[in-house]
Amino acid sequence: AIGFFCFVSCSNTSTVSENAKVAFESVIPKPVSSSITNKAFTFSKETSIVVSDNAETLAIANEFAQFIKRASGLEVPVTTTKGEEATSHAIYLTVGGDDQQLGNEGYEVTITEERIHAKANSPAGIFYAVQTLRQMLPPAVEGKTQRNTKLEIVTGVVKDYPLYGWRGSMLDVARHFFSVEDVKRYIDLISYYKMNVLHLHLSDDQGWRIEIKSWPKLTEVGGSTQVGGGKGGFYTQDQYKDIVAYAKSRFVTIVPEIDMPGHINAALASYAELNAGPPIKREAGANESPVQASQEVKPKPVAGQLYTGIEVGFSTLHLKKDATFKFVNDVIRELAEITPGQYLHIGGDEAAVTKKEDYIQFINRFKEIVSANGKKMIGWEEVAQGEIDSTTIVQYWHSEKYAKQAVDKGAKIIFSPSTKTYLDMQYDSTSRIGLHWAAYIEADSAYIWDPARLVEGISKDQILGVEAPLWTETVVTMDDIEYLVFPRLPGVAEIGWSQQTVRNWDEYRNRVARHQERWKAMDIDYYQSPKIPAA
Ligand code: TNX
Repeated sequence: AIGFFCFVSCSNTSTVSENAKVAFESVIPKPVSSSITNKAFTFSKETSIVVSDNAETLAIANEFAQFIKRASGLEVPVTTTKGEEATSHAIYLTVGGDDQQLGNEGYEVTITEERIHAKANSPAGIFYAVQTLRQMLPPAVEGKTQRNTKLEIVTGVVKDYPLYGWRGSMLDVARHFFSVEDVKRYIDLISYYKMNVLHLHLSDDQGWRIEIKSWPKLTEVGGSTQVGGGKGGFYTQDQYKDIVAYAKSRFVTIVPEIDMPGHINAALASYAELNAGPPIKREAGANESPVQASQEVKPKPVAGQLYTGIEVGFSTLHLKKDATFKFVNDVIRELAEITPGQYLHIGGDEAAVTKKEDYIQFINRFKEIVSANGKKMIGWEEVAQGEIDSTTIVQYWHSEKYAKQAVDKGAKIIFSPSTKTYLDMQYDSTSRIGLHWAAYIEADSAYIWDPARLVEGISKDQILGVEAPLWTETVVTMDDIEYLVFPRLPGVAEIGWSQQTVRNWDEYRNRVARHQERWKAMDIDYYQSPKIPAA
């Protein structure tokens, strides 16, 4: 009888708030399947975390315990299972099992009043289960300061795994430099939405951002400035390793890019021997980019001198110079040595002043050098012109022709359509920063597309996944980053993770609306899109 009356009025652990139910239903990316049973797991002094005996899982658990402590004041002990039955009110994080469907990154989490049990085949899956649980807690838990929030999660079951293995973002640290702390924050933000790749655009005409010990002037000179003439900066190899390790703890692979043979002016300005001699006369070429096409005529930049403007396509390496391949070999070798991930990105875009025959030879040589260093080559779509094969990955940004050429040669594609995923595009003509050569991209436009239907003839098994680049010609501060990245990036993350059949803008817009409270708590300077209900 008591049970019956409690159904109406008792405040026991099973009474669950409307907000908690809404949070359960608002996870981004949307899980493959979930069912809610409307009771509650309430965190208390009895709560502990019990993990299977594995260092990575233990690290995830310890971090989650600290997070819970900051949010609620509760001390949550973390213990490992070594066979024995554990406590009653626990969060179990268990690696192991035989659910093939979960793959390497999936998870299943069951929430009852007594316990939460997350299972996965790998620590990555456990990490993603924890991100899901974080999103099911009240938004206030994301605040930086110690709080005493009551923590409850609605009971139910979530089974989840990604559609694509490559869910990434690119940060251009060359046009404007961003500190190690900024990059770590960026990693936090993308991994909260289950993205697993951070592509760092480490060199361009305006700046060289990674220490290369055999060519020190690259950073001394080439790293000394940035767009607008500010002081620039660079990462020492130790700082880069620190970024890589931090990313790894969040299951993010760092993909470093050195952009060649164009976009190379910072190197040309650092070492005279890389230059052709007198400044190159610029001619319109097959690789002319839409960025140039949309720019007004200004005095042309001079290759070989430090450059702080935003024009593209005026610099190139020289195929026949003795120094060129010594430089390329040294750079790729040193970068490979400090990069545990399997990929190196060689750029290859907009080489407007490289002769087409030379360009193809460059790409072929880059490919050999990258593979001699034990890595897989990634390049922007133009590299499809080279002798590439199934070991190469091609990053589409706007040319169907190159994308098809790439898959015909057996390469896999990463989709970064500039009209959808370019985070540096303005939302509309009033956006305070951003470019608009590809499109104005509102939150709905960034969400409404399907990689498997983007280019006719390219289907899911040829697609590695999606990546949202943030070029930073107009992006100077972390607030600027956040303004362009939110709300669009969570949508790209969902495109990469969630089954196409569960995605639909009218439902998503309400779900993403509820994340705005979380962004406020995280101090994210997001853009209030008119397409999304305000928080
Ligand atoms: C094109 S798309 C570029 C970048 C610019 C960007 C600006 C591509 C591979 N290259 O060099 O920063 O446009 O939106």
